[in-house]
Amino acid sequence: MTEIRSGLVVQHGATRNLVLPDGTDPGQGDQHYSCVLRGKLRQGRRERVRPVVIGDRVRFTVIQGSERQGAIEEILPRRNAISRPQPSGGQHRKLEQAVVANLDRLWVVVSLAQPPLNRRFLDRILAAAAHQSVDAGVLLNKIDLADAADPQPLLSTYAALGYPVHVLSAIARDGLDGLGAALEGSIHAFVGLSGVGKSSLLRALQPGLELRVAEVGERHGHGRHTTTASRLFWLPEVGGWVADTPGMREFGLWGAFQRELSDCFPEMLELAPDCRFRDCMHRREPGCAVIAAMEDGTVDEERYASYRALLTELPVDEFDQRR
Ligand SMILES: Nc1nc2c(ncn2[C@@H]2O[C@H](COP(=O)(O)OP(=O)(O)OP(=O)(O)O)[C@@H](O)[C@H]2O)c(=O)[nH]1
Ligand SMILES: [Mg+2]
Ligand SMILES: [Zn+2]
Repeated sequence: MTEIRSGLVVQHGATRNLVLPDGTDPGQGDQHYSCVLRGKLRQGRRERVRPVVIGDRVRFTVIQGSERQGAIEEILPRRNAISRPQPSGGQHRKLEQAVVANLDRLWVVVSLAQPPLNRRFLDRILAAAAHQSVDAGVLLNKIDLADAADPQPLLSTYAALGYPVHVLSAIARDGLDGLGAALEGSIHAFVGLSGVGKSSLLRALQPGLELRVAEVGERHGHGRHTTTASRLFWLPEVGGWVADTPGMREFGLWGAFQRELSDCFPEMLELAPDCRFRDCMHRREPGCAVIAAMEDGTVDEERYASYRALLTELPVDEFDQRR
């Protein structure tokens, strides 16, 4: 008799995926099954890489006589997922790369210094989350650094747009209680550029957490740990699952067209009905309410700059063959 179980994917890989069976205590040692993917689930590889991703709920069969090995038979329907175009230097058509599924909230981690704050990157992930109907939030880390940017204006800008914002220091252990409370229950993920402190925040929230890290050589005489694989961690202190992901240099909008972009910026979504033209792209059209609001300071100039930068990257429609 083949035993069928259901569980949560906590790590995905090219050939093996780690699945925690339902009903097991996530805090209890190693209960995971190392699972391959049935061939039928690997179909469609020309369009998307990674058919199964962390956060997925799956049904799997236990391979008889093996040491905690299984085969994923079915990926249960997703509540949501965040995807991006697979980063590649080539000119050929990009594939969809899922990052996390079934998210409560995607948290964009930025550092206020070292590496310097990157508003374009922050806004592009927030827009991608909006496009895929995933709730997002902002974590402003490294406030302890002397050269850190002032978090206050950022806090007000993003909070006014409806995003939860936390001002933090993983090292000085600042703001962790508030963040811990926000992460309670279900699945969250940390994404952002390399070195902003995603892994450090996880470690600060759950001291003693075993993070899988790899040494990538020396930089300026200091050892540097960088995350090489996404992994979902259970944080008993917090009572929630949080994904640590490797630093991303690119984060495009999967499947979005130019005319959809302003709907992914809450302030533009709100102002668009006041534009003179119904199909206003908020570029330099006469009577544009977004440009007027930017000129009188109601819309943040940096946000508008992020919008314009992203717009140039998106195809006009499905027949736009230039990308
Ligand atoms: N001063 C200061 N340094 C921090 C803080 N958080 C993290 N760091 C340092 O920043 C560096 C990078 O931190 P990581 O946690 O590895 O960053 P990451 O976002 O996980 O990076 P990747 O895994 O490469 O994506 C480490 O040297 C940390 O000690 C902070 O709040 N303040
Ligand atoms: Mg890391
Ligand atoms: Zn407009």
